[in-house]
Amino acid sequence: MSYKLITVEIKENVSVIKLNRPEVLNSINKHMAKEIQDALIEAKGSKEIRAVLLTGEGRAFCAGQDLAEAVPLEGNPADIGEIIRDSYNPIIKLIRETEKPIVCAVNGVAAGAGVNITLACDIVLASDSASFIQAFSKIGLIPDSGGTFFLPRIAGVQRASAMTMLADKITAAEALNFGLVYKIFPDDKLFDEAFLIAKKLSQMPTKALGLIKRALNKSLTNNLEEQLALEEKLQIEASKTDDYKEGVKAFLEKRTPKFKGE
Ligand code: T3D
Repeated sequence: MSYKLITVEIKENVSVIKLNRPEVLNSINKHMAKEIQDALIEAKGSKEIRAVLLTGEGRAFCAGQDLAEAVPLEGNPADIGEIIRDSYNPIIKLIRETEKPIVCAVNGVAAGAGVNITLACDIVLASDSASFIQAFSKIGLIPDSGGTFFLPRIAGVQRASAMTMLADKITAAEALNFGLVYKIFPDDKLFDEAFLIAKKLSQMPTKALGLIKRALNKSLTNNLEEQLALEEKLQIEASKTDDYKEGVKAFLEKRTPKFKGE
């Protein structure tokens, strides 16, 4: 598949998806949203791809919706409902529905829908100089792209309220403290470190990682009874994989397991 506004490179079972409009801080227009969706659909369906690394080119991860497209200085504003339905909701759903680990390397500022895309990913890593801005209220909007779903669950309602109402710039260190980020790396090391983590995941029992993701998705809304029943069901499924057999065999034989994601 050929892409214009993102780059996609598949190496060592990892699909590296890079947003690539650095001159506008990787803000997302309709075309780019479609390309991100296509790259995620490819990752979801491919046997070769066992992990995804999502990042941005240049000094930003993503500044959210391309505002020049949403409200052009001349001409009519775009249909916001349509943009959310066609551009952002499918991206967030694909990130959560893809039963493969999705690592996000936040290489600079993440604002608006850009920050909420990071919240939907499985493991979020950031560079020292990354920042997180729930920019919506600054322009009279409310957070979309799952921000009001994930942020209070990750950071708590108080922090979610402050971040979304004040639209303050949150530093990488603060984001780590709030639980938005798993680890921080120096700017010049982020990509390599993030790739190593994605590659490590791609060599793990990825079928089980997908089932973990399914269980965690449901934990956001299930009660304990429901979650215990789901764990039982998914554990039975995991125990039927070749990777489970290989994992136990390798442990008993005191060697490194070789997992296939099957
Ligand atoms: O249709 C809908 O609107 C519904 C969907 C909503 C989803 C959303 O994401 S709404 C929120 C949209 N995003 C924002 O409000 C953030 C806008 N950007 C900023 O506030 C700032 O750019 C940043 C805080 C992210 C970074 O500031 P700074 O000072 O480091 O950079 P800058 O100078 O503002 O930006 C550099 C260039 O990128 C600049 O262009 P220029 O002057 O060099 O030609 C700027 O216009 C452009 N840019 C940055 N963000 C966007 C953008 N262009 C279009 N859309 C953007 N979102």
